[in-house]
Amino acid sequence: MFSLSDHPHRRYNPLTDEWVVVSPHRTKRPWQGQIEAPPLDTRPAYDPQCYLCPGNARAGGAITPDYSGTFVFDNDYAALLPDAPTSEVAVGDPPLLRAVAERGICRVVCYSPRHDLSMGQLTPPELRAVVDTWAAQTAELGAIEWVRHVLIFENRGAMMGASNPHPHGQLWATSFLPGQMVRESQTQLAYHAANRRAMLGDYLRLELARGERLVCANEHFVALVPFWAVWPFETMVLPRRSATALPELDGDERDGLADILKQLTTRYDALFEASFPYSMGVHQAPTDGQAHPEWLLHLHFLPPLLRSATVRKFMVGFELLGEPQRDITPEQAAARLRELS
Ligand code: H2U
Ligand code: ZN
Repeated sequence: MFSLSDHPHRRYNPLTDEWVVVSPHRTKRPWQGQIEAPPLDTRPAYDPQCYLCPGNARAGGAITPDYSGTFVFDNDYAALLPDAPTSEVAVGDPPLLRAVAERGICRVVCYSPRHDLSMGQLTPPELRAVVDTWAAQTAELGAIEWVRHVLIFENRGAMMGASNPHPHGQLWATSFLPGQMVRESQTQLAYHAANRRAMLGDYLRLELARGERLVCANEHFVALVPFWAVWPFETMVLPRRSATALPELDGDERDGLADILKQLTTRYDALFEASFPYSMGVHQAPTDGQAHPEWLLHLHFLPPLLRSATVRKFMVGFELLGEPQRDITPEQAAARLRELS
């Protein structure tokens, strides 16, 4: 008889309208692939070479001030610019060569003046300050007339391409809705139109009732391994109350999010007893001036590690050219993260 924990199958991701192949029977297969050296993590509290440490010069010539708490600045190498011209290119009939000029504001958010800390090592009030900074930036940039969306994200660890170990993330405010946001908006809108409820609110209720994919939770937020997770230890953080974006969270909820961020990243670091790399993103409703009852604020943590600090999962072959695939089930991953503290 078919079982999700024993037999190969595909799972549907209703948020992106994509599928993932799950191969639970393969988890006993021996590993003979690449072994990477464990990342050394002995950093000073202040690094004179670090462009994010207080008082130091950045690559573009600006000086990072002597800040305490969080510090936000415009990216010296911004991928998008606020004052770029607007125009469109369409060549061919029908036009197969299309381009649209777009605008954006790219900023860097330092979580702490301390060079040697990461999210899990910040105190609850320090993490609350990070959440407040994210919310304030979302409100400020989202209010700009041409800004359609604000994406907050963090690349942690050299493996994920982070340029510097100083605790920091980025945010990009864009004149367009990024592709993944278009998809998540369309699926949530369609679900809301059909059911008159937010899809992710319904999803969270299902997961709370079943329990098997929950990682940690508090009064306001829940962290879980989604049923359709692609990365081995991928997680999603969801608010218990409906909120479409960070500025809507009240003080207690912001403390709740800070607490979940600490709990989750601490578990990640404990999993392989290493500084755990990931890409993290805060997904919020578009800032187009419309109400978005279909939208539920959420965070994605996408870590590349598979079975130790030295073995990472690459998206290659069938996964890159066909469809994502995973071996360890989301339920197994959630159980492992849940057991840690
Ligand atoms: P990561 O999140 O991948 O570590 O990138 C940090 C950003 O910091 C990166 O986008 C910017 C880079 O352009 N940066 C500056 O703005 N000023 C600097 O002096 C160096 C790096
Ligand atoms: Zn630093």
